[in-house]
Amino acid sequence: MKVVYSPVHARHNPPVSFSLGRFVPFKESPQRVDQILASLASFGSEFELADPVDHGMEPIKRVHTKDYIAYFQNAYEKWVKRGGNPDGVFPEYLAVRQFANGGKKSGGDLGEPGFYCFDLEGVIAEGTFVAAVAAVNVVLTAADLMVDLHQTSAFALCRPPGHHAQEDLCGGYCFFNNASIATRYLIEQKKVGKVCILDIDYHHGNGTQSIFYKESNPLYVSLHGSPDYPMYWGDVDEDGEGEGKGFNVNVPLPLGTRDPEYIHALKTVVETRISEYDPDVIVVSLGVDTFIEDTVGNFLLTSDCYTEIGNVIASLGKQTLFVMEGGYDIPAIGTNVTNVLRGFDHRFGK
Ligand code: Q9C
Ligand code: ZN
Repeated sequence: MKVVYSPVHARHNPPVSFSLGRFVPFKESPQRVDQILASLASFGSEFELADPVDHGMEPIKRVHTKDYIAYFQNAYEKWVKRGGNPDGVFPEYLAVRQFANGGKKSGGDLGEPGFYCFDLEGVIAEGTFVAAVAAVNVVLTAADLMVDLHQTSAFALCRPPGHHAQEDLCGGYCFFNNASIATRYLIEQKKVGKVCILDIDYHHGNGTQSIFYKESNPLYVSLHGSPDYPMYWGDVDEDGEGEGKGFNVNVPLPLGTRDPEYIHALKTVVETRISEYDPDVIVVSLGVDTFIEDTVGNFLLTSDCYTEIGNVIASLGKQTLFVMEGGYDIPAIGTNVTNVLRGFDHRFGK
């Protein structure tokens, strides 16, 4: 399997985020991808590394607003100039949008951080923008390799993750929605036909849901812990709007979910809704924060379960682009990710 990776991810390294009223070490650390890379390397030629190719800003603009991109690009510099904590941008004024005149005013240097962020975990540090652009190039290059070289799969080992980022909001460790940008690119530039985004990160992908809420291509399917972060999204009755009605499928599962129930839920949605949709390509938002030892997620999946997840995804028999999202247990993150990818390859008969 082709794997695209860029060392530029390490430029995004905020020391802290905010949790339960305290600053805590930032969990979405550069170490995460280093561990995954080491695991992939231990399988020799099974995984072939490739560098990202620059795709410019256009594919990002197909998902995120110009204002948001401009804000994000300059946020850190402005913040520090204004006397902000050099650890990163933390909003102080939260533009709950009903209060913000329907979003007419972004509020200037100190108002903008809270206008373009929906929580205090979209921490913009010195190299965050550069790293987020690199992550987009990683995922777009993986999409190119998969389609152009007729690969059954490809893995975008990107960081920061993306599925919480909405068209003009960061949050939940996410800034640019890598999976959504790749999906638009696959549909519009690579003409792949129908795409299903299968989001197996522990958390609901509110960003991806909102970006495609009114569209029938892609089909968005999310399995996630509920009630839990991102708190305000992810219920079954959020099923799309207008042309998108019926093309947003949320599968909330209780905290404490274990392997058998998880696999049952995944198989069910794969064999019903996804098979009926009959996509040409699957984009997997691959989070392994469903792991039993993960300190952010609250499921109890074992490392073996990830192999089975890879098997179930491969049973669809479609070209599949894996896009890295969450997963915070450093000792097992590499094993869990490689288990999904190898489970996929084996079932696909490679
Ligand atoms: N104090 C992703 O997995 N908050 N984002 C959890 C921890 C943030 C997760 C509470 C969760 C964001 C991509
Ligand atoms: Zn997550």
